[in-house]
Amino acid sequence: MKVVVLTGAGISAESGVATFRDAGGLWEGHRVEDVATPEGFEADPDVVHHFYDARRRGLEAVEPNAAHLALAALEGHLGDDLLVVTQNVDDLHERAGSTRVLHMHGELRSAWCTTCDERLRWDEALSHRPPCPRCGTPTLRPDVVWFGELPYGMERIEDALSEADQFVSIGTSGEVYPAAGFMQVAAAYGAHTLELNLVPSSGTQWLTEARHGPAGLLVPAWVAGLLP
Ligand code: BJW
Repeated sequence: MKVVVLTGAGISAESGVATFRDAGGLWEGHRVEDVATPEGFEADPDVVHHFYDARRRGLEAVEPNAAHLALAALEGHLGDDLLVVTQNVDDLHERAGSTRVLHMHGELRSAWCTTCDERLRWDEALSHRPPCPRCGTPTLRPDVVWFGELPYGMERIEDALSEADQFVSIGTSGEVYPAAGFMQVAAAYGAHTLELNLVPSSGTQWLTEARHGPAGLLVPAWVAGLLP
């Protein structure tokens, strides 16, 4: 059985990572357009760098929760037949033990040099404009996907959706494309589609099944139901 799992901010909420749209439209006090667009970065790079530096530092204080661990256990049974596509830029899937993870919106622990196009593992701050270790130019930015930019791995995702027997969406509001369209794509290819979310998300017309509640309870229960 081939399974594609899409995760969003809700899967990390019980680890203490803030979601994007649950706090009155503000994201840790910032308007999303100010910190997650190339235009916002151009207008005020200091604000954007400080925002991502704080979130990168914050990773040290959080741990994977039962939902991340359950998906890692599922990989132990399904191996290459499982792909976790995450919109999250945290590393909680990997720290839970998952290896088949595609970060379609990039990663906090990666930096991208816009001069030489190098992508590097990065755990430090970027706000003091360190030089790129490859070309020496101080043009590193967070290696994350902002609005208007092309998400990573779209071809691999499309291939996986076309072959999936099950598509499971966990902890995402369904507000941001192209991820919000994966449910419809998977359904069109004939997959069983399941949502595991605190509340009903947008776009539920493509669902075969929905279960609502905290991911830390729903995901382990769903995984337990799949395992022999
Ligand atoms: C729990 C829980 C618990 C809470 N348990 N659940 C007009 C129409 C359609 C599309 C567009 C349009 N205008 C522009 C677009 C495109 C645009 C877009 O979608 N805009 C929308 C606002 C309409 N998209 C893009 O620009 C994308 N690129 C693109 O389209 O390129 C063109 C292209 C693509 C493909 C093929 C060809 C061409 C890029 C989007 C980049 C998004 N970037 C961000 C920032 C990433 C870096 C960072 O983290 O800082 O990604 S924005 C932000 O939203 C972040 C997230 O990954 C993403 C999704 O958020 P998510 O994960 O769903 O979080 P929330 O907070 O919204 O929801 C959490 C859910 O969890 C809620 O439902 C809670 O209830 C639930 N929950 N606790 C279970 N314990």
